[in-house]
Amino acid sequence: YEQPKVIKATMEGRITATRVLEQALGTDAENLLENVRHVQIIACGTSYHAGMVARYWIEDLAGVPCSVEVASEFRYRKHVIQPDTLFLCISQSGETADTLAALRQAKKAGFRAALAICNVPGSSLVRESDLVIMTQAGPEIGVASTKAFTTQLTALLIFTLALARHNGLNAEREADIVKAIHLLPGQVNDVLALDGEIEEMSKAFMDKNHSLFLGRGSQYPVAMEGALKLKEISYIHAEAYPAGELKHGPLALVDSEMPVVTVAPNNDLVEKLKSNLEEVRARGGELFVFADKAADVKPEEGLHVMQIPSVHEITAPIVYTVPLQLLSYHVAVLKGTDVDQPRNLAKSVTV
Ligand code: F1P
Repeated sequence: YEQPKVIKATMEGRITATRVLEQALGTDAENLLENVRHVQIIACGTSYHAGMVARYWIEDLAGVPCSVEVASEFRYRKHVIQPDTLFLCISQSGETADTLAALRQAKKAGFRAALAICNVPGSSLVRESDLVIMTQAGPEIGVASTKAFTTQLTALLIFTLALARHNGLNAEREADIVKAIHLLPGQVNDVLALDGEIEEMSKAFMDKNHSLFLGRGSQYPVAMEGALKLKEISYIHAEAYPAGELKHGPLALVDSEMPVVTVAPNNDLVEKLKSNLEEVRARGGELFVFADKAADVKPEEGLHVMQIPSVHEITAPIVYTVPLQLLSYHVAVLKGTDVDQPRNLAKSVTV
């Protein structure tokens, strides 16, 4: 529920620690962005999903190739890093061992500069990076990231716009996206107001052991994040797939015991979704769709619809994350699990 406030604070925040960057490179942040030809994103868990969303933005708006990898794998590969790479680490705590190890290793291979998106001032990641964008989420009590994720996305979108400006983003398109960013706090509030309906929907998951989350494009990582939230706090096995992969394996698992959650923010996706719907229903499965109100998807047998207020396609991943967080929350409450302190998990994995 703090998300509208902290997204606004992150929007208003400034890139900090540019002085470190100036010392390191003899340049300023603006010069740095001009020479970036590749972005390598590294993170773990929820922060990794934020990086996955950012890849769509960076490639679409800035036209700069972007790779994303979990730190826990990146650190065990031999790296070929181009010198004009911006190495971007995302971490709520700034103390995640794998993320720090990946950064330290990559430094040896050489790159243009390290940018951190982090929530904790003075953390190891902040100290070891050249450039920092602080998220303004404030302390997160729960182990499972919620406001950390949406503020990371806000910071990543602001960074993408800065990078895109150096790579010929059309001023009109930029202004349109800036306007959309400013609408976010109000839109997230509108989605939070769906709480009662989402609580109702959550009842269908209570007695289930497995679930499938589908998304396309930048909503695929949102589906991954929705699935992660459900498994972290309600202990229901949840798997996320790009919608188009349904036929390539997971469909074999679908039956009445396997609810399928789909994120479909616009008409185009809703159209494609119809084939998923037939495939799921033909197997007795039930589909739970989070769709744009304007797309007018009607509930019917086997199809449950959560209508989300219309939002800009670029900021949609931020808005659509929140109802999935609420869904997991209500399922967990119904199941009686400890929402803030799930079993076996630590807030920060430092070893
Ligand atoms: C990464 C992370 C969190 C998750 C859990 C364990 O942490 O995977 O996303 O919620 O607490 O660690 P961080 O690097 O973003 O601090």
